[in-house]
Amino acid sequence: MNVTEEAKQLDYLFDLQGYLVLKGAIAKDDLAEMNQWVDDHWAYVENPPILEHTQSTLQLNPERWIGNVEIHSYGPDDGVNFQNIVEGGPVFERLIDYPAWLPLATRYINPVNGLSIHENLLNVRGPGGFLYIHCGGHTPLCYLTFRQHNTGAWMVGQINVLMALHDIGPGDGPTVLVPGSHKSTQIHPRLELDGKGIVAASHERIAAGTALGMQEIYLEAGDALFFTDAITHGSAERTNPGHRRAVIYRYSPRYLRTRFNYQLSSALAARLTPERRAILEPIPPRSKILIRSV
Ligand SMILES: O=C(O)CCC(=O)C(=O)O
Ligand SMILES: [Fe+2]
Repeated sequence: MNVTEEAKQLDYLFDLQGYLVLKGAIAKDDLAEMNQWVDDHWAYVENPPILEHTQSTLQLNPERWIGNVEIHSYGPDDGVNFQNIVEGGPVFERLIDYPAWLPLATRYINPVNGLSIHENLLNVRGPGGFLYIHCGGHTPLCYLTFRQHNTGAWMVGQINVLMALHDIGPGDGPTVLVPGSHKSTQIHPRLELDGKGIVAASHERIAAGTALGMQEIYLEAGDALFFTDAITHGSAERTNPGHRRAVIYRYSPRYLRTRFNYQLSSALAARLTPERRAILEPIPPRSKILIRSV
């Protein structure tokens, strides 16, 4: 199959389903390096300094930082997030423009829009952990676009790349999604509250895996699930012992601000290649005293 044929097939499937599974996307050495990082920081998984923390309660707690990586959680169910993991070591820098997904993300976000990373994290989730159902075609969030309305050109507002560090199978708390729901004009029944569509059913605290139409996506270590954030998704409850390990990088147009607005450390800024820096900091800070030459 030549490249154009393969690209056409991927385009068709991504448009139709809203997701692709990129098999064997991550090199073995890189996978080992990421798993080693998790092993080295296991104490934080067992005993996170603060488990519950949201954007609105963000406080500067020095105990919650490993260098420039912040320990975080969206709530009691989603596990421990190592946010800003791009500051965690060389392998996490390589993921920024990883060849397995960068050309695809660029094409679907559309080169006209440039590229940035909205959020990057490493998530570890133990038994009982899950994510509730969120997003879908009904949601009026600006970054949940998929196509340009008039011309049909790609204009995907956010693409999530979820990388499996171990195999993720039945009972492991796999990501779940409703194929094609990024285009649905109907509100998913679990995302309707008082007759109106909501973004996320966080109030119910029920694993998304039990919702209507959900499909579990199984991955082998090194596979990546590449999906539009507009799709109705979440994760099933982890019922097996042990922990699920995943890294998530969210790609968006360069115009979207990042989720938490972490600033690049000077060490990382100095180390990054110009291409990677342009993705992490697409619009350089500008002031009378601070002008970056590019
Ligand atoms: O943890 C999961 O399986 C799903 C993650 C998710 O909702 C996301 O990346 O947007
Ligand atoms: Fe999500």
